[in-house]
Amino acid sequence: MTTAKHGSKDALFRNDKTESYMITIVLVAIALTLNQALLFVKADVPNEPHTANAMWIEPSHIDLSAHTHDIGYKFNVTIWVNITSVPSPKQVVTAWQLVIIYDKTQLNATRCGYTAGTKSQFFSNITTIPLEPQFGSFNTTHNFVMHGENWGSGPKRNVPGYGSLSWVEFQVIAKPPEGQVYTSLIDLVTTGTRISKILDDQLSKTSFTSYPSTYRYGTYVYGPIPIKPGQNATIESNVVITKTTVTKNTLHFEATGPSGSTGWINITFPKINTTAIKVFIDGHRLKPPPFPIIITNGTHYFIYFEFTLSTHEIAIQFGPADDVAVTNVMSSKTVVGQGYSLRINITLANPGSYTETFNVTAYANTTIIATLTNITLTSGNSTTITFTWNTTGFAKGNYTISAIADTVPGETDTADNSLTDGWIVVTVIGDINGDFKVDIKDLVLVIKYFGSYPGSVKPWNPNADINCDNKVDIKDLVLLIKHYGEHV
Ligand SMILES: [Ca+2]
Ligand SMILES: [Ca+2]
Ligand SMILES: [Ca+2]
Repeated sequence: MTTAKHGSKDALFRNDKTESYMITIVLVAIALTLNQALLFVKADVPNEPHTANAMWIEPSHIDLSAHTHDIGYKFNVTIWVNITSVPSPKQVVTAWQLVIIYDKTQLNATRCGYTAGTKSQFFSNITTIPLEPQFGSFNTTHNFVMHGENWGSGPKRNVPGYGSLSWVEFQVIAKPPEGQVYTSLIDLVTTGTRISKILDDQLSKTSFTSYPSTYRYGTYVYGPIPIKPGQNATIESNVVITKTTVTKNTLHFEATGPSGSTGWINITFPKINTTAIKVFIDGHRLKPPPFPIIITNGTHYFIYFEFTLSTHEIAIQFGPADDVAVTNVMSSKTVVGQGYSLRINITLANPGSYTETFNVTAYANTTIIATLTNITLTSGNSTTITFTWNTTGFAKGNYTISAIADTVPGETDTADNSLTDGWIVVTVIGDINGDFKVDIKDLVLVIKYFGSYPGSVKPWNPNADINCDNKVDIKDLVLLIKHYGEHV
């Protein structure tokens, strides 16, 4: 009986055998309708599309934390296809079948159904014959789930096209020992006797590439990591941690895991002083909500945070730190005639705990326009440095002005070391409104601000000061008239 049933799954895709399975189909259809009203998983557009022809499982990475997911935890995967062509000239798909296998010592497939309820989303616009999902033993280490769907009547599924086929619910049945991670594949079977396939109207198999899902469950434990004499940190994580170093008052390490999946890190950290713990990922300080979550007892901090993988530099700062920052970049005007100069103010700060000496570079787009060297700032102080940008030799157009402070030794918070100002327009001499031509609109502006200077009763507009001498007077008017009518 079992043998016959296995044979029937392939036979169901043959048009001439359909009749003998009608009773089963009707029963299955009723069962599916009852079940899947609750189980329907909306899957219209893939999150991780693949180039055709392809069949794949989403999500491609399943990372479960042994701390938050216990035995019995359930999760779903969805199987997708993307088909551009089939062997038959009619370019239609008449049936599909999927076979996925998984490590039966770690997981159990509990349920399976079509992604659009009584049919797959891929076949949602055609009349289909639903099939009951099959569950069973594949070999000594793996179990399988098999599902399929057949064209019933009317038009067939045209290709090219993509769509989701089925969802499969898995339950976690085994937890790795502390400090270990279970890794396995939820894989599509494409070779052998029981395989995944796409059939055209002549029942020819379409070749496609299959993509599995990687399953990881558990916890790595790193440490003890000496922080200060006699005081150690311990890191638990679902990701691989390397390059662990402790410099001054910062613990550094590199975290690597499957791209796009969620990494989590839980650190038990000795309470060395009362300085608040700061967490940095690639130089950016992590601020709640939601992460980091930091709790403390009399002797330790417990630091938890999550992040999207692939590889990241992570730093845990636990005391006074080296830090410099660019806090403001401001130009004296936003429109300047080509060949004239404008002043740019850069404000620098030392939010860290030590005196720092450092260099700052200013850019117009990607061209260096100033290098400010050996700036010394004591802890908690700031300074504003002004320099002149002569626009001679710069093409007319829009420029962004940015400033980057070099990273000082031991600095962790590098995200605040660079800052970009808004646009500066380098234009025709006499153009005040930045539209790259000198016309009546500019003349109106010079007249409006004529006689003004910074701090004057009359409002001051630095862009109307064409020659950049800090006043709008007859010289600006003369320059405007000299260039009147010019444009880019
Ligand atoms: Ca900084
Ligand atoms: Ca203009
Ligand atoms: Ca002037």
